[in-house]
Amino acid sequence: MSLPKYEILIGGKWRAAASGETFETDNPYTGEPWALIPRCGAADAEAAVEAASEAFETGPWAGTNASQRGALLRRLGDLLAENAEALAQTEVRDNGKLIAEMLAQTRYLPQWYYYYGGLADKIEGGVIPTDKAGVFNYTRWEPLGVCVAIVPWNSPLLILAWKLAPALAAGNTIVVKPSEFTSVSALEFGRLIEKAGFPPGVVNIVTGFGGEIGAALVEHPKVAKIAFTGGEMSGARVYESAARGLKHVTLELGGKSPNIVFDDAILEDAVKGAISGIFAATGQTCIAGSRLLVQKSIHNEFVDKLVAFARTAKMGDPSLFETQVGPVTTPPQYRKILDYIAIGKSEGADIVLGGKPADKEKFGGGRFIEPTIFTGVGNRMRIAQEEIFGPVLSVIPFADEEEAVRVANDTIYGLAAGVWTQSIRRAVLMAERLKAGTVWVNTYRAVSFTSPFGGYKRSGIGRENGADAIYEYLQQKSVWISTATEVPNPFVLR
Ligand code: TXE
Repeated sequence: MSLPKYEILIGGKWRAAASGETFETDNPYTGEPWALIPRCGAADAEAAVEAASEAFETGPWAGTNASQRGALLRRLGDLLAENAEALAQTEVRDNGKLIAEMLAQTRYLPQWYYYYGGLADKIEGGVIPTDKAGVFNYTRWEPLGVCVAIVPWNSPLLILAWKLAPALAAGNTIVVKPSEFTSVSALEFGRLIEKAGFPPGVVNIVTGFGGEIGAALVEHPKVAKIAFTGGEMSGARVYESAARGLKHVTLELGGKSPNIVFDDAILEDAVKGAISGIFAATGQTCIAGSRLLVQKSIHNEFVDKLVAFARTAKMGDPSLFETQVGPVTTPPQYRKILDYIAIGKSEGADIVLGGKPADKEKFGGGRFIEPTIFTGVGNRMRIAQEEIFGPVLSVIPFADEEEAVRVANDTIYGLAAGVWTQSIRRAVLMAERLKAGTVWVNTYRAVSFTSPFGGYKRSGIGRENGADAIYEYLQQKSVWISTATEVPNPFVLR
């Protein structure tokens, strides 16, 4: 049986890669290929950036005002809402995440387009009360030009929305490159972009591998900005290349987030928070609470409760609503997680749950790994320091607040942190002392279009979501107009 063949979108036209080559994308549940994706290279990068550049400089988009851009974004939001179910099915098929989560995500997705659509015509310049006489000085916010959005496989359409919505609201044009493991949803979404009425070339979608089309896009001299979400190593490569071209970047990279349970917490709630932090999305999230710091006085009781709860997690077919833990999305990720389980064992940590691949026969032939909990973990162990990006939890005991803060911050990352306590004093002080872009107290894994998201330290640069994120796609211009009747001395700085 031949597989459906998808096409890329460049300058309003659907077409194959310039080379005509394709590659297979698989269904992580079955491990079977199910579609063919164009394998783009430098020639496609050139065509896509040229189309985006032409649309930015001379196309109808250049003459579109902010209110019109807002209306287009809201129309796109409506179309997404109408197509949420079909897009969720595609995501599940291509990335193996749960239908329950993907449907919630695709239904939530329109909010990014409504929010930034609404914001588009509220970005105002200022009139500067300048100290200079005889001059009128004001500011304007202007788009950067051609932006490139590089997206990973774990939440393809959601993470794309975080980039696309503010970039378009600000008036940029864009080239989108989804992950080679999950390209289909972006291509299907491209049909809605067309239907919404965005002029050709405003949004271009190309597919392929990071080191091929990805690198070619980042290097292209006509690209003004790269918005990247992915792993730290690829992020560093993108940053180096962007630096050579003096380009703007936002980077959202990984994490090793501490989820801290104090002895005054409501333990049942904290157990659910710990589970949601590491086993939701099969642990494949940048905000995974992969280091669980538990106060010594409740350590054993808490671990017992946690293991009992985690044991009930229903693993299986991600397209069923009752499933709670799905497969691992990519083959390299599957191998990486199993390697880290072996590393944890060799470092002397104790496995109290899981620790091996799940029975393939029982679970659709795909890439399943049992929810795994290590206890007796020291914070300097590799399983406590390196991002695993899978259902593997390291439990680390601590004595008091001082030690909790020290261990929590002893990491190269700083994306998120969780705190479980009933003490308001403790909540406020911990939120202040934890070095992370997001701190959750008595909750975990909450994100919204309204609230800034991004990393401290090696977890990233810049912020996504929230009103300020639009400025990541704008540049400020200062305009001086003389109101003087006489021209002052031309040899002296005005
Ligand atoms: O990510 P990559 P991978 C972490 C996680 C995971 C590791 C590797 O720890 O195990 O990264 O995952 C594109 N120029 N995260 O290999 O390579 C690539 O094609 C331009 C955390 O899947 O970072 C894809 O579109 N583009 C993360 C995107 O970058 C390049 C989510 C992400 O892929 C490129 C995913 C290059 N040189 C993985 N190299 C998070 N922060 O949520 C790669 N790409």
